[in-house]
Amino acid sequence: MSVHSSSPVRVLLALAGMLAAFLLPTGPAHASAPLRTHAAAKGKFIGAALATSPLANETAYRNLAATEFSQVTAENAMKWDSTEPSQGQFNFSGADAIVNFATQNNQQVHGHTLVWHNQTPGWVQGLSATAMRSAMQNHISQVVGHYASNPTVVSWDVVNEVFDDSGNLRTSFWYNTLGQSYIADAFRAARAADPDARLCINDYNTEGINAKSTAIYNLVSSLRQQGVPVDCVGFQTHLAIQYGFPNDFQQNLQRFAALGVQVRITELDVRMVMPRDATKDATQATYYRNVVNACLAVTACAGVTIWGFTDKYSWVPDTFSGQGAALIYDENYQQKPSYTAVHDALAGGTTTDPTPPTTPGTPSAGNVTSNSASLTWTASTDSGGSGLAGYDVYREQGATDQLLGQSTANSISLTGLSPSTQYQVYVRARDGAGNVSANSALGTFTTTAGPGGGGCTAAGTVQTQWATGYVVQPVTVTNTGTSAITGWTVTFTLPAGHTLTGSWNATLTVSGQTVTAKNLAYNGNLAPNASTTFGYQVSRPSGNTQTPSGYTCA
Ligand code: 9MR
Repeated sequence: MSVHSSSPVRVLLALAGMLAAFLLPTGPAHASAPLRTHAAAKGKFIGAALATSPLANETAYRNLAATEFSQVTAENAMKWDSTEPSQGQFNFSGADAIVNFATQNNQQVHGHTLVWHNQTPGWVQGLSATAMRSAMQNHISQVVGHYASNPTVVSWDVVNEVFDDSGNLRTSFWYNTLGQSYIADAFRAARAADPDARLCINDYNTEGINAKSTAIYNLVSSLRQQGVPVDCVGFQTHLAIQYGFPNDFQQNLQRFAALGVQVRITELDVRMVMPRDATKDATQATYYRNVVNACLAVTACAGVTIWGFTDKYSWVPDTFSGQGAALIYDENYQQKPSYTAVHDALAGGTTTDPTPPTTPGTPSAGNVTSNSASLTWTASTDSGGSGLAGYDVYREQGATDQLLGQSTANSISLTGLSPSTQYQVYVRARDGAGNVSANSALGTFTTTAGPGGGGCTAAGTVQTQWATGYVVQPVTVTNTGTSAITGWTVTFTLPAGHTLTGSWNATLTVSGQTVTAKNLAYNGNLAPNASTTFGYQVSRPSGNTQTPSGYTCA
């Protein structure tokens, strides 16, 4: 039917247009727009893991998945037990359903996951080394190859969870059968199957700067130096409000970014001990907001994927008894405070909170040692509506002040300070909309003199060995002196013909057969009698059973 200029339909349309123009402000992202609109305006993705069954069966699930998110991850459908349940028998039905959904909704897909110790069929785990390596390479080649020409699939978790929480390589069947080399081989196979896909290493409990995240940092750094194609690091970010927020998350993302890799939050959820209540919801919302803000603050952070979106479908209650409500919609698809937090953080300057928090009080120092101090200050308040998100603590240094740490509380413990040094510090408060307060007045303290003497010892234990290599873990470094030390250097000798292939929790350099190991920023400080550990891996001529000797520590 054509619509003539004089028809009542035309008049109605014109009126509707005027009404819409009145109701909808112009500009790139209206405050109430979906998450993906705001994320796109910031150059980031906002993603969700999708489960196959509700995607096929529930309209409400499908609609929110399509409307709110710009990137999707298959929660299970791309894992090995789904895609290659028996050797050489590939099944892409579940994976294709998610990829097709994403294509229809103009979303990107992050492939999860190619090589993992879970959800991998028994037939893989029982293979000999040679057969396992070629099964791994074939799996990667077939799965990545299946989507290589599909522009919807842009990235892959090539290896998942290869470290344990102490920062040692996980003694999975992969590692036990193939040694560390399976990791580099997996990345090379993925690059060969799709030269354009972004290739990631992914893990959990790596949000803060700790032994595990440092082990990944060292591995990624060493793989990239060897030309292994690692493009990106995924931080799963399964958090719990009862364990506290990792305040150094942004700093940690930044140190990885400095390696030249993309970083991304891959599996965000924030669980609580049930039942839910308003206070827990509010705390949870702060965690979500802090994660999104950390990603927004780091240019190399590509985006944030939430591990699901509705509490109706979440892995949490099945795994952590008595815990749940970890996502941004409740079981009835109603938005929770955590949704608003993600939304407002992504919307940034487009929200209605233009008011920065009040200026924090002057930081005052206590418990000052040669390398640490605790600071407290009078808390800020935020009246703009987005709420206080946290504090940044800086050292005044003139042109570029050093960020010493971040905290959600009005106190912080500073470590890694230099002895006999005056510190002038100030604090800034941030709110949920990204507004920053004025700097507090300067607080001043001076660290005490460093240790006058003292000594340290080191000893290494061979943890596992095979014909052509071995892992030394732990090398235990102990402060045997009477005062604290702020750094250590361990040397030892590799037998002739042995070469270092990896290390963690220390920086190792090799000259001839002499290896020098220096502490990292987080494990240099040792009180008298305190110990820390690092580890390394060596390859050796087959059958040569000598091991390193002559550990000295200074
Ligand atoms: O959410 C996934 C759950 O449905 C599966 O049962 C579980 C089995 O291993 O895997 C869950 O997803 C995990 C992800 O693949 C890797 N990081 C941890 C996730 C939660 O366990």
